[in-house]
Amino acid sequence: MAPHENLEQWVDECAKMCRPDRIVWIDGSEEQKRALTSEALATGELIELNQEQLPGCYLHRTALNDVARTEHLTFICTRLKDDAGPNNNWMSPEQGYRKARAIFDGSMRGRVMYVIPFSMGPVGSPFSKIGVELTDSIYVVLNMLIMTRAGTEVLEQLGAAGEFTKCLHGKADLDLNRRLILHFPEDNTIWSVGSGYGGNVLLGKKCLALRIASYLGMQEGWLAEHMLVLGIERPDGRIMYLAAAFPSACGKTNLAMLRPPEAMRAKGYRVFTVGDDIAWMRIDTDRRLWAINPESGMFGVAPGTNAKTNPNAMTAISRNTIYTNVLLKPDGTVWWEDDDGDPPAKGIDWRGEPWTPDRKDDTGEPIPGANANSRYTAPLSQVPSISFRLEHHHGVPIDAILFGGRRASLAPLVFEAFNWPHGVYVGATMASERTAAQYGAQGEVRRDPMAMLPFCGYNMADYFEHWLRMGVRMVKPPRIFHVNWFRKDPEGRFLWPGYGENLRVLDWILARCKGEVEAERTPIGFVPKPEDINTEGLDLAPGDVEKLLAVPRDEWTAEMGRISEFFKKFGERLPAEMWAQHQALQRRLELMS
Ligand code: GTP
Ligand code: SPV
Ligand code: MN
Repeated sequence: MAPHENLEQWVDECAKMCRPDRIVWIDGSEEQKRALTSEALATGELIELNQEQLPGCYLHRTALNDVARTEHLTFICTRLKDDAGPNNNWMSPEQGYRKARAIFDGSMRGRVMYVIPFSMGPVGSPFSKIGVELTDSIYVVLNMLIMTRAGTEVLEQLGAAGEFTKCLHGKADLDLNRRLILHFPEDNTIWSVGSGYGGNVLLGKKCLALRIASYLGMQEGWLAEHMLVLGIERPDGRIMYLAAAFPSACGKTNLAMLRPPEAMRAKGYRVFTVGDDIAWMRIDTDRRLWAINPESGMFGVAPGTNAKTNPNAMTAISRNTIYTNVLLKPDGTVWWEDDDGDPPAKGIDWRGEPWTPDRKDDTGEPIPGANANSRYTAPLSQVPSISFRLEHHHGVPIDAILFGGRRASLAPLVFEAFNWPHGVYVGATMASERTAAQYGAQGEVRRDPMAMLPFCGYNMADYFEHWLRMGVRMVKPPRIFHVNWFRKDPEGRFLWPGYGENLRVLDWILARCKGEVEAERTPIGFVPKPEDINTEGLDLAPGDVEKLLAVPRDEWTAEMGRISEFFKKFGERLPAEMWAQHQALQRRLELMS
């Protein structure tokens, strides 16, 4: 194989700066993976779990201050500040490189620098992109081996001169004050230093497959989205595919591998999981939208995962899985809040401290055994519902796009946009309550357009424009819907059972796509007639469906002010169509009786 001179030169330069003792190229072999695992076990970076009950499974604990993405330390470094937009933290490339270099300098002394060539998307697909991550963390290497296609075959695909994203990661001293996650879209480069956590350091994921890829997608005419993709086979045998954007910890993984309710399964409904976090979507020669999942694994939220909510995930994570920040039980298995069965009588919590279920903090609140953002990393190939098209080079055709968030009020269970531009407005005006997946005040509602606020690598005004243009290029653009599984009653209880039962809502969506069902026209879009949502066998109180589908005019009118405040941040750059949609909605609300 002819050497890739640019790649070798770049590895050299990074090594000169970071000063590792050795450089090791990751080849993707089982032998190398085993050796690295042994080494991580020896240093305590990994803890071996009960190999009889959880074969190939390990536990990792992060530093206490390093348990979620740190959005306030994440920057887009473009020459012009306005190209990063009000949606991003910005630094000039010069300043970014300088500040990070000061932290990287000599930070790998006494450590090994691993070189991970990886492909986002099937190796060799024209849809895929190649990256190379340099890292001083074995945990990162082992995670990347699950999350991406990594190793020598990727180098072969890259050849002597192929394009790749330069991804440099170093743990440095894991100090929150010396942590930076920097993106240089104009150089196709990512520098991440001072963290050892998930989305901060598995650079193929949020950094490449969303921030850098969204920028490339804007230039090349495709979409990189924070979306799950799933196929639903209806009783007629036809499989339809949906892509859905929900913010972090708002249900993508769960929806992507939902188990149909018993009665629907008996009728012949089946679900095929394509992806649980990221979708790359292109318009193919048939002028329809096709999606691939660029990842090959899932980095899923552990708490709340159990045999009832997500049996497919439970099967997938019973072997070859890396657990991060969950509770360790005395028998060498793991547990988290709302896992199956009763809480264990004792264990070691995610901090590495002895734990019992009755432990309370200073305010009298129970101390959780697992971190609220504890995660599992598992190969998608182990998901029982995995799609047979996962490795297909151009993926699956998308019939519908869903946007959704966590809203205790306001947003109904489901509504359909009138058309593509209105759908873009619906996506652009999404909002959701903040979760543990990001550092910051939990529960606070923030605007999160298309669930991409933390992940759009350029000015979101241009992103909306890009979405609008994509619509015009398709013969039959996917229909766009908004869903909300999280509406609550005044007592604070979820009105909708969620999880597998969400298929009842998806079924209405598919029926709309096929023109099989009428709907109520409301100011915000088409809302189901209560009788068209199949609630057979659900334990709902009389009137609950009506509450779930209500469009409260006063709340929506109040929301309009918050939306226009958000839009104003983008100034002149916001597409006029967004304001036109906004005014049209305003008028429809005024006319509402
Ligand atoms: P990221 O990996 O951070 O992008 O999260 P995600 O969007 O994949 O979210 P995930 O499916 O892991 O769900 C996050 C949390 O929401 C878990 O605690 C779930 O138990 C809970 N959840 C998921 N789906 C539903 C639902 O339909 N209803 C309710 N009430 N909770 C849900
Ligand atoms: C998210 O926060 O949306 C995740 C987890 O999927 S992380 O990879 O840490 O970003
Ligand atoms: Mn995510």
